Amino acid sequence: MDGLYPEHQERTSSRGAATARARQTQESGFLEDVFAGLSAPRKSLPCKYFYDREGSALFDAICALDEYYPTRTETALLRSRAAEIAALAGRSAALIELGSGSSVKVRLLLDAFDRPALYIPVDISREHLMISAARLAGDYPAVTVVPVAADYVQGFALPAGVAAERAVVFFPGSTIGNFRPGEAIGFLRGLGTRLGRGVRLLVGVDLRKDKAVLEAAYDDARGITAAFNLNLLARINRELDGTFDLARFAHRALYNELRGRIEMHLVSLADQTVRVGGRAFRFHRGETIHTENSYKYSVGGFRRLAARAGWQAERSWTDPKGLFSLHWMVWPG
Ligand code: AVJ
Repeated sequence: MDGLYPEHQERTSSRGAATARARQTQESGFLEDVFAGLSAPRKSLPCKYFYDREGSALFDAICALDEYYPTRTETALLRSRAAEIAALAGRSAALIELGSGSSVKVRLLLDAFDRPALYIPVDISREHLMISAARLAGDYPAVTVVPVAADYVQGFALPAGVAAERAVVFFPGSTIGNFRPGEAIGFLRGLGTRLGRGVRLLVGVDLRKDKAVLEAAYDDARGITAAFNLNLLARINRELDGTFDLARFAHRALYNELRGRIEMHLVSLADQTVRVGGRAFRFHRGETIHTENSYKYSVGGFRRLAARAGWQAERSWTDPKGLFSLHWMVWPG
């Protein structure tokens, strides 16, 4: 744990889990977001709330599924391009990972880079982040690891003393696909503007493909993705005094070909009333809560989107089957 900043260790270990959870819930506006989402004429919940302790573990299980090709495809792509990416990154790079989760893929970069100086994993799931960061710091004693527990969409700055030209933002997993295209442009532009001229971005983007392949990836035979989706309701029950009966909601994943996105929903199986934080919400049978969008792009489509956000796409790589893409971009300032 040499490289892990002590202040971050202290912040996580000195408080009880309940306090940490209450604080995290409060900070993230979970209750307000749930009230707003369940009050709307078309109900929805923000997908960022999937990732509590249970949800993070379920997501890791999704990544290991046969049907869920993105993780292993992106990992293979990173492995085959690691030397090329390392050459582009240069010596003593500072790697900033958005949505770092278990910090598995980044190891391929850290292994290939020339004396990487700094690794800044940013993740909304504080506990999972701190455990993963400590483990990584133990394995890479020469790298200073500075975990940041934050919703990276809200914005964050480079730590003092890190030059933008040394910084490489790593945004894998096609998490960019959770944004609507217009929001993705705004987010990418904000990222470049905040981090400054010369910052580089390595982003993983899932590609458009056969509907059956996509739908299987988001509705696996073992029901892990269903459990992941339903855990959002279980989390509301745990943290916000919710009364969701999980047996009365079903997971649904559909590819909307027109919009190029997978939509995940939770379908109410009955007319029912659910209470959350003292308020009542009515559901009709068949009504859905829209819980996630996962946009898919073509290589050209994503490069155009990035260009509209002000990024210069310098390289794009895909796997031999054309399932997934990686893009290397520079912010010209
Ligand atoms: C990590 C957000 C990109 O959209 O593929 C996996 C999340 N949801 N299965 C995705 C997810 C259902 C994943 N992202």
